[in-house]
Amino acid sequence: MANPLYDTLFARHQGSERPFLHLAGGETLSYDAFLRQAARIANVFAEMGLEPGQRVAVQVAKSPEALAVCAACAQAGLVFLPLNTAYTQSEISYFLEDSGASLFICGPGGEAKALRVETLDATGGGSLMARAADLPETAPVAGRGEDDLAAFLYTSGTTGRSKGAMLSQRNLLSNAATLTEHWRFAAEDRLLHALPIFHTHGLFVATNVTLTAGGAMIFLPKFDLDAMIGLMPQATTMMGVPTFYTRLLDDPRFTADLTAHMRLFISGSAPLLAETHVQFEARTGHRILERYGMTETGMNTSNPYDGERRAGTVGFPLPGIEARVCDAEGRELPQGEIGQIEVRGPNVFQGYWNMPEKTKEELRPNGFFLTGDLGRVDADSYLHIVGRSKDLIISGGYNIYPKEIELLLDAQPGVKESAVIGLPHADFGEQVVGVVVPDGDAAPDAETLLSAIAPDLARFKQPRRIEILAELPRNSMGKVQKNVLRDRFS
Ligand code: MLC
Ligand code: AMP
Repeated sequence: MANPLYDTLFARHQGSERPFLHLAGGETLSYDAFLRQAARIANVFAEMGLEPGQRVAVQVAKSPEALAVCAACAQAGLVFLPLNTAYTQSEISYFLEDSGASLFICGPGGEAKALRVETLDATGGGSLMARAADLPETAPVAGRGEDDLAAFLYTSGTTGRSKGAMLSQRNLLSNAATLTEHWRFAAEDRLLHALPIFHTHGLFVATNVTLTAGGAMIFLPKFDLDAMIGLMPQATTMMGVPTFYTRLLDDPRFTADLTAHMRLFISGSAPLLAETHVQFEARTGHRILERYGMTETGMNTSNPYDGERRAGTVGFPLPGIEARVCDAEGRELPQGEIGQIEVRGPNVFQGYWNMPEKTKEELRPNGFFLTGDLGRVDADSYLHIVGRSKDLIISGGYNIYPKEIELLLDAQPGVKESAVIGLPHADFGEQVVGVVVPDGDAAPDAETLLSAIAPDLARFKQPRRIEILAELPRNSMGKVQKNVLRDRFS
């Protein structure tokens, strides 16, 4: 039976002894070995009686087996739902319940979180692979269509409740094909992969482009400066968030010689400072290719491969995708004016799981998605992202919605209200700072507040600092003026 996602990305590599994953320890996993492992996992799913369309939630360390779980979901027609390894038990409980996941695959120690659980550790150990070991290396491919759902990616929201973005096979396949061609990925490419595989960037952009081209990835468990520099000579391309680039530039071993052979450096997920772009070119001679995307849409725009890669811009809409700058009613603004960026195309998601109202707020009936990003188009048609209309902090490429933290702070004794803001940070781009208004005369103790909210909040979302203020600045509509707070505490 047909299954475009599995057929296009995976099935055509069956029997191929070409390298797919080069691991940090020096081992290489061929395409065929990877697919046999994935088939075994698909057989575990079948043994458990999982049916196409059911969700498999996965919170595990990055490993080849973790990626094989993703391939196994495609093969079995299951919806892959990856989760940040930093999420706490209370955050995970919400995702499991909201998604109605039929199976939770977690690291050792996460077992209590769901009814049906298998474990998978960083080295490929645990109950999942133990079960898979005895099962056949081929498995049936579930019949699916391009409109069927392939993945749920949870993204926080301005109300503080995370939303499950539903991505179809078409969403993933169209973006993979477009990006592979646009960025000229080929079978000879070896992508230096240090991103997590629970977000669009490391999962669908990096991996699906590699699968489409039939190339290989140098697959690191996480970003590690020494490993990046040590392995760069073996790579042809790299994808990273801006923090990767600033960390590399801070290291004197990162030189023109080290990168002379590289074909392409790509950046995204957060704004790359123009000065980083300029510094990178001065050091290496390479111009970083910056692109712009989202969980809900995959990639929308990109700087050109051949033409000028313009610092401080995210380039042009990708082929087949429309991106425009609009007023509040969705009317396109004249060139040069600032408005909200709206996008439409085969990459745009199917809506938020179980949230038809939220979906309606962000997806226009004509198919345009309201990104919450503010942009302007310059005289040469390059798109510039100039800010956000959504209240969002991006730290090291991770999105953090202030509302989620404010709700937790507001619930603490001694807190009247709070505002959470992002302040500039040299390494992460932005850092989280909480501003708290005391309820009464005695100011709450910052350390007590931070430890009280810690169990409910992944570490990367936790404020790095708490400021106490008698009153929050508000505009005439009563809305907290976060820009005033940012100016004050920067
Ligand atoms: C880690 N920490 C962070 C953090 N990452 N704090 C804030 N922001 C982050 N991004 C904290 C840890 O909790 C820990 O805190 C301390 O920093 C050290 O942890 P670490 O694990 O050693 O950090 P490190 O490995 O240095 O991680 C930094 C990083 C990583 C930048 C390499 O965050 C990363 O890989 N980011 C990429 C995120 C990503 O893939 N985004 C794509 C989203 S998709 P403490 O205090 O306990 O020591 C998307 C769409 C698109 O946006 O367009 O692509
Ligand atoms: P996420 O929800 O994690 O997918 O993050 C998507 C958001 O990241 C976008 O809405 C933008 O705000 C931001 N983003 C992604 N790429 C870029 C970029 N190149 N420049 C600026 N912001 C970006």
